[in-house]
Amino acid sequence: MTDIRRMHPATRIIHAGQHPDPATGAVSTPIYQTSTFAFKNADEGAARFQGRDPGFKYTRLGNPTVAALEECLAILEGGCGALGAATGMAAINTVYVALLEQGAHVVGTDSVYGPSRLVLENEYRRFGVASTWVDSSKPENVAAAMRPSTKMVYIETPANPTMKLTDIAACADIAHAQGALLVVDNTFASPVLQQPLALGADVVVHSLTKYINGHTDVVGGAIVSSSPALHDRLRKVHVAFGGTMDPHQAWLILRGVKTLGLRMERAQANSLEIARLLEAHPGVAWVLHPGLPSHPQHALMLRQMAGPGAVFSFGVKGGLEAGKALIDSVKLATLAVSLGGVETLIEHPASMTHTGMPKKEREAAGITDDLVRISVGCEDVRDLIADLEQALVKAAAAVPVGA
Ligand code: LCS
Repeated sequence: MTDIRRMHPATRIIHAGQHPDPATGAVSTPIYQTSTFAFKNADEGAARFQGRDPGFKYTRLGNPTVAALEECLAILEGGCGALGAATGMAAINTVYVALLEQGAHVVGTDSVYGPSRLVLENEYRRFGVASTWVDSSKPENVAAAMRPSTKMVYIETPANPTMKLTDIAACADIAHAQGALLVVDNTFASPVLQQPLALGADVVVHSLTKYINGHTDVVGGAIVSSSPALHDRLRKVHVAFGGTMDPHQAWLILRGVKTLGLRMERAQANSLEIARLLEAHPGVAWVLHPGLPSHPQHALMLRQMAGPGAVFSFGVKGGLEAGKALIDSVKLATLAVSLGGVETLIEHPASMTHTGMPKKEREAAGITDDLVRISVGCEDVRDLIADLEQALVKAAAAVPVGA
């Protein structure tokens, strides 16, 4: 095949890493459901372990189905290599443990997915790693938090669940000026909407559980590196710590990724239509959707992303009580955490995904009690709108008169 890296994203999604099986010609990548691989003789086994023969040895160290997904993700993100992980958090922990050390300092986006921050604050702190969390939508806050010991700038853009955007190129300059690495969680955008490595990031992480798989039936994670040296370092630590991917999981994600472009296009169009409607609705206090001109970083979205994605947050008039009544009243949208699937999910971050954060820090990061997060799916938008409209009527009724 001609160079797949030069083709358009929709083609790369379907063909990158996904060659007919060399053994059988199977067009769909087979599930190599095996823990180990036989060697022809002692010399071949030794050559594989000594790196002279690239063949497979043991599934934690590499597996053909997982390798197909890794090649696909490396090509989608424009990286030198990718690593499949058991979950998004396994991928993020490999990045932390491989690239930080005692005495190191991290500057991060304040409203990241809760555990990405909490694991540094609560667990890595025990090993002498410090972290400072700032509103990275203003790059000057990142610059001001840098210390001589800062080894990593860790950003999530769009951020979970505030939908704040961070300027990737500006953060790459700030990090590199001080010899630190820039790591970007690209879960919300996916590689069809945003390519952090091309903007100067060193490492991209993903929860594949979300858009890349897209069908709410598997968890998974990935790490994509900008250089072979970083990829080798991350690979060495990843296989040793053991949070690697299983072949069946990889196969499900390979099956899901093929429709990423189509799903994102539909979900994004639905999401924008709903956000516009909510913004004009008398029962809604505020809407934060990067695709709306009212979003504080709308101009950055136009510059940095190919589209705003399909997750957004909003507040219902009447605060927490009204918000709870809304999420209890939806009938088509499902009250569940996670995002990026074909079905619409709605949740309340302050009491669910971000409940581990102390209230003061949570509110300082913009995760207020009234914030409702919605991940819009691929249903017919007319049914979603009807569902939200009836739930907003119930939410308004839940607020005491005069409140
Ligand atoms: N990064 C982001 C941006 C996420 O939203 C999540 C999970 C992770 C990493 C971790 O990935 P996992 O280990 O779950 O595959 N986000 C979730 C959420 O918002 N609700 O439930 C999980």
